[in-house]
Amino acid sequence: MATNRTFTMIKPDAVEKGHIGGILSMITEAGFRIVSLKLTQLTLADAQAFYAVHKERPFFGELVEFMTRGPIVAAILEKENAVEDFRALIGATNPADAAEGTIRKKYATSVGENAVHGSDSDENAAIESNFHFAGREQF
Ligand code: 3AN
Repeated sequence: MATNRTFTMIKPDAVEKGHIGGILSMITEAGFRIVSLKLTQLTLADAQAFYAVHKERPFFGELVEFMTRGPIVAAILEKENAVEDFRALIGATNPADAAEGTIRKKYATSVGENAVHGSDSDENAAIESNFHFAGREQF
């Protein structure tokens, strides 16, 4: 069942460069309602668990190191067709392929340091949301 919710992280590269406000503006201007929001930092164990599907990939170590190097913004977002519409708003994984007007086109620098995460399914959106937020933090 579609929940109309997705989960996002503003990644350490974008937080370091001061892009939290710019990215949140693009998100709310695109019609997403903020359900949950916090500045936090992933531990090594958090990042390994969060990206477990990629653990056999050659870039796994680099990905975990990058995602734990500084604070991130975690958020749950709500909108009709949230998962698909948010993937469209963030753009392709590699910013070189990201369309004009997307968050990654504007703020990402490489395929590894690509500014934002967006859930790839309703099921993963729920898992990722509950990984970061207790029920009483979801509005
Ligand atoms: P997306 O974030 O667009 O869903 P995935 O799920 O394929 O992309 O990859 C998860 C994360 O792994 C990406 N956001 C990116 O940070 C990292 N990643 C993917 N491919 C590479 C790669 N070839 N080299 C380094 N990091 C990568």
